[in-house]
Amino acid sequence: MAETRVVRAVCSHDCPDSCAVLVTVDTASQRAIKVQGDPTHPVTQGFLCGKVAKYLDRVYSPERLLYPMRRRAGVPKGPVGYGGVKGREAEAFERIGWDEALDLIAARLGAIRDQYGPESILPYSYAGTIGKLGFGSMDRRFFHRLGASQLDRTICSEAGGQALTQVYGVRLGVEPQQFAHAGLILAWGANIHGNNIHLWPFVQAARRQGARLVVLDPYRTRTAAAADEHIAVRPGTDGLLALSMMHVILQQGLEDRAYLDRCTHGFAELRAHALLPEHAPEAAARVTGVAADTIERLAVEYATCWRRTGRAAVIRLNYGVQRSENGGTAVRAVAMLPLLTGAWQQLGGGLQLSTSGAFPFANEALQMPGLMHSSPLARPARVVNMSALGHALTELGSRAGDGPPVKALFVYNSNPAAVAPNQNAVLRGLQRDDLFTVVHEQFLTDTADYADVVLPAPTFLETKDVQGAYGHYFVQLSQPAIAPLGEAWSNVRLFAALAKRMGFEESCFAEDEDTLIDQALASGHAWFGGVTRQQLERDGRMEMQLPRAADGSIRPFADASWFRTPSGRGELVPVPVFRAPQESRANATEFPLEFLPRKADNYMNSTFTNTAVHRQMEADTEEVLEISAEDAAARGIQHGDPVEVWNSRGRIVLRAAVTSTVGAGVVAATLDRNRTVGPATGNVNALTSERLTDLGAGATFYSTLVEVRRVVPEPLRAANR
Ligand SMILES: Nc1nc2c(c(=O)[nH]1)N[C@H]1C(S)=C(S)[C@@H](COP(=O)(O)OP(=O)(O)OC[C@H]3O[C@@H](n4cnc5c(=O)[nH]c(N)nc54)[C@H](O)[C@@H]3O)O[C@H]1N2
Ligand SMILES: Nc1nc2c(c(=O)[nH]1)N[C@H]1C(S)=C(S)[C@@H](COP(=O)(O)OP(=O)(O)OC[C@H]3O[C@@H](n4cnc5c(=O)[nH]c(N)nc54)[C@H](O)[C@@H]3O)O[C@H]1N2
Ligand SMILES: [Mo]
Repeated sequence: MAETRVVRAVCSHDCPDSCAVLVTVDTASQRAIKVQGDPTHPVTQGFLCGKVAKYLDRVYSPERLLYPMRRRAGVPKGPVGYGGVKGREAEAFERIGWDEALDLIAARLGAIRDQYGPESILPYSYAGTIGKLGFGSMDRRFFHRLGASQLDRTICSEAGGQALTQVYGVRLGVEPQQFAHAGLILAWGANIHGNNIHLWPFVQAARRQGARLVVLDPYRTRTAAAADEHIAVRPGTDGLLALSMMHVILQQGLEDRAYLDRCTHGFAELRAHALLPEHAPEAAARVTGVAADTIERLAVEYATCWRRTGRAAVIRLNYGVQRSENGGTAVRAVAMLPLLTGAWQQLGGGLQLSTSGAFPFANEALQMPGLMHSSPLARPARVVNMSALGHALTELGSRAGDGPPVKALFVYNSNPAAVAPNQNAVLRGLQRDDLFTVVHEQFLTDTADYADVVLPAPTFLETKDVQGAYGHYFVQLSQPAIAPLGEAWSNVRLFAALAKRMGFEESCFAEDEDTLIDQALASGHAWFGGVTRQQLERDGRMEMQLPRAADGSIRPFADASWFRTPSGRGELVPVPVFRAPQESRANATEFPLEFLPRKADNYMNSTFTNTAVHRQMEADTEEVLEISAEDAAARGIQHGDPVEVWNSRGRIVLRAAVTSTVGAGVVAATLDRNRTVGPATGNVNALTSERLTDLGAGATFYSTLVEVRRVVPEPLRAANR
């Protein structure tokens, strides 16, 4: 028998579950030979999602980027694909050493800083890893000291996050384990089975005890198909649906007055607002597409669950609702429901959007924003919104007060060429010859197609980090199971080395991973209970030390002590005012169909779109447009026909699947890597806009109008960029 050892790592992908992963390493070859979920972790429960179960296919993929490379002289920026198949990207580049790469980058960034000012340099990163160090530590120090533009990281959760914070003052929610005790579970814009699979066993446990699972989603997800009821609310109308539920609850006197008195602020105003006639079920039905009697029944079932069954009602709200123009207000409205009914008081009752507020890491110490005062700016740098990257790369700097145009883009932990909205603007920007682009990556992504220099990054099997979670309450330490492949350098190592090359002499740039982990944990916050890196190295994880009820559960917002709002209460004001998105059927003219450019169940945004084993799992969704029979018939479209999906921002060509996953007026397709060649290039983000959400200035992927027509599948038209 070969000798092996087992290393405790943490899945660092951008997912609420933050799984504890056991990696088996063959001692002789030092190769990882197996990954499995840690059976002792109360939420991971010994299993991994379909994506990460196949993780070794990603780690050891022959396509891993293993060495620094630079663009060959004379090779234009853009994809080097053929027949729509990727795989020849490497031909655009030539291998160089790390020394040469760092010299080249330091020289170019230095020259650009000197000529245009440091704010002409834009870092672009998101959550390729949500490990604390990998997500934001040495990188931030580096860009702060440089005086680079700051990036407002809004693309995912800012609208919902700010909404939750407005109502509760802190991002906490029901523990996943307590969902097992619920009597009614509303999955609201939450594809639990696809995006958050480790909540599912608790949902199923509750259902075995008689709980009902109701899914509110315009798309019939895997979760909706497995639920007791699917309510296909129209995109962007959740705020009205929640207000209408409040209307019913208040009209029937089903609210919990004692809890409202103790724990909330602004009830009288909310009550008057919710009782307005436009929030009555009949009126709401016309806009939301949910029948009036369904709204009424759902509201009553929700508000009386505890009284009827002795089990609580819980809402799993996910970020689907807030990727919409008025998504912030919608999340505020939904988040007020458990305040009205007092469901937080009961085991398993309340709401979960995020638990990230439970991890008060010492971010200032890690990221050192004060270093901006040591930059040539000697002040905080301007802030650029990542959800408007197309604008930043093509128009910023053209108006007075903008500051300089972006002349250098440093991409890591993200693949903006595929995931950012208004893709054609983004790609036009990336295509610029006068833009110096560095991409630090595990693979030659769609963004790497436009890079001047690419640098190899490790996977979470190859790095050490500490990590919180946004779907549970465990802080975990991830140990490196194997050495970085090839010449991959972690984000910490890269930015420490680059700082040195740029002549930054502060001692903070010499700190190593262990020091950074110590700093991250040393916030002094009671919830960390004084936990040290050494303890986490020994135990792997610790449950955050939040106050607990007598039965050991965390019961956020069960009483007034939990709220962190200015009033110290749950904020019901300003009252949530529903407005239909500009890009929705209510305001449609030229483009009548509401488009859902959704996440794939077996990819992670654009991650995993390059490995054969993962593509196989998504074969059914590849280049498919889901359309209702009604909308297909109206356009003479048959199942399997090639169709063009377009609006004022772009066009893509897909194959029609006539299906009941979407209702009339809604079409859907999944986020995938970009097509490189064919009748139309790009992906679903060719159609999405840079319009921002009402709160948090986030992206509005799910407020997108399009039109669809059948195309004759003959001559390959030239790419339309
Ligand atoms: N398999 C898989 N898992 C993932 C990801 C992935 O790409 N794939 N991505 C990860 C990331 S980055 C995140 S942020 C998390 C969170 O991910 P979620 O917030 O769950 O993300 P979405 O899938 O965007 O949205 C959830 C559901 O909202 C629905 N929806 C869209 N518009 C509306 C609307 O107006 N109203 C309602 N009620 N529903 C609407 C969508 O159809 C979708 O089924 O998931 C993570 N987990
Ligand atoms: N149409 C549409 N667009 C969307 C969404 C949608 O639902 N629909 N979802 C949006 C959401 S919620 C999000 S969060 C964004 C996500 O957008 P991104 O953050 O860009 O997510 P990914 O596509 O997963 O790309 C992450 C990249 O980071 C790399 N990476 C991983 N670990 C490391 C590391 O340690 N170092 C470095 N340097 N790189 C690393 C991976 O190889 C991967 O290519 O996409 C958004 N875009
Ligand atoms: Mo996200």
